[in-house]
Amino acid sequence: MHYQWTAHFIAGEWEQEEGEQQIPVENPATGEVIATVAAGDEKHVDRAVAAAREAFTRWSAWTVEGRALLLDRVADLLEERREEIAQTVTAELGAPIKLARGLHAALPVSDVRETARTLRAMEFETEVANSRVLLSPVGVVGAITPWNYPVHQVVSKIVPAIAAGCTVVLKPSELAPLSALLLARIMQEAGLPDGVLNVVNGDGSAVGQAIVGHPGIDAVSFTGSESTGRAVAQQASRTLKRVTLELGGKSANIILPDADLATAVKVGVANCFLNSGQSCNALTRMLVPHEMLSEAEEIAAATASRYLPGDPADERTRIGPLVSAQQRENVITAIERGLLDGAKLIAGGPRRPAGEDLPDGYYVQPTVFTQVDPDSALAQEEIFGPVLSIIGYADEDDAVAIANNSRFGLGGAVWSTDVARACAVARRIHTGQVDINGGAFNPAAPFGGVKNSGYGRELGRAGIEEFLYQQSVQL
Ligand code: TXE
Repeated sequence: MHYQWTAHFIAGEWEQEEGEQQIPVENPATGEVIATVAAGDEKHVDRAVAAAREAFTRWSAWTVEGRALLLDRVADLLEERREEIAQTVTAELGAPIKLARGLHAALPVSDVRETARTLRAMEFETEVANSRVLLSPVGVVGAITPWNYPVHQVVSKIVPAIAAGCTVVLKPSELAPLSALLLARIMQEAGLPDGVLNVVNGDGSAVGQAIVGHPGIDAVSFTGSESTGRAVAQQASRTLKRVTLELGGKSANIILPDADLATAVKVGVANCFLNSGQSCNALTRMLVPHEMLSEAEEIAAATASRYLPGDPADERTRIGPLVSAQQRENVITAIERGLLDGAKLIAGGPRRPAGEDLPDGYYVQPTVFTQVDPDSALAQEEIFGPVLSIIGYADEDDAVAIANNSRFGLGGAVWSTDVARACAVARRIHTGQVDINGGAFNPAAPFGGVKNSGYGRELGRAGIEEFLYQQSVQL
């Protein structure tokens, strides 16, 4: 496949200088370099910020309906170009093509449609006593995104920002930038005015830090690791920027004694292994009543054995490689540490998966541990690979205590045939999201975390409000 959009996108122009440094983009299934993208620096960020500032005056003056209509066109084009987007995500991330079509390329269409719908329903002017309260766009937004959902995560930031009337400087992940650049091209084709969205390629130290420190940027929205999130918040404090952080997670899946155990375990394993375990809200800790532990272990091991790592381009593949050699090393180290810490391995392990046809890429075995100590590294650290930890609990209070025994607070799940009981347990879990009995991701609902999972929300009304400020006008 030829990737045409590999330059920076600034003020509506695709720019690449002669002899500019390049970043190689690998196909993680093979390790082969499939494209190179221009590597930017602070000069590119300066130009992108200038373009975004200039465009802001005009874009923020567009009517709400005008902006919503433009987003409708973006959604239509994203829908038309789904196959191209899916193929690109499969190539740069290693996501199985079925998942790329059904999730990576499909979810952004819903994200954009829901944002347009929410925008139309919002009140930008309300009255309280002698005041008129106006909601106004904060200005230029810097968006820094990771590689694991390379289109959805970009869309979750830039579309609500643009909907709010802001303009954007985006730095996509250097590991998977191709689908973000394709998205920028699609938005340009949909008629987004020049300078409203600008994309600068590059790594965190050259381009990410230039965005976070730039005095011409008013707000930064970051998704990535906990440690980088902390660095971003610190650096942003020097210019007192508004910051949204969507960081890691170690989410608990509480299976209550009255749940349909087979379904809960199977869906729980599938959730943990989704996207090769590279999801911030993955349910990586499965909490099971002590007396049901051996049955749950059997079901989990049998389910895991059906996840055979394969070529992501093959329609039958359910689990592909990890994104990079570094990520594979991190995951193998975590599995080895789990073994040393005394957890019981019931599926997978640290060795490379078998399979003669398996491409030579960054594969690991889908792995399940049981009898995991809730305080051990396996249960506390975000692994970001297909590694599930099963933990036994005594009663509901114990389950809630284990679930909350985490420095993260992103996702969670509860399974019970009694939905009211499950919801009561969900209220006691200190996280931004909880899914009951496999409840589906909702692109109209606010998404984000508490504790070390970050602050601020993406999507829904709250996602747009991240990029608005209130102005009270007294009459
Ligand atoms: O993340 P980074 P990485 C977690 C996951 C994974 C680990 C490392 O546990 O194993 O993070 O992944 C840019 N200033 N998550 O190294 O470094 C960087 O270029 C500004 C969870 O990919 O946080 C990229 O665009 N920007 C997560 C983005 O930040 C900087 C998703 C994320 O990179 C920067 C991904 C800096 N100083 C990883 N340094 C989730 N919450 O879903 C780097 N960047």
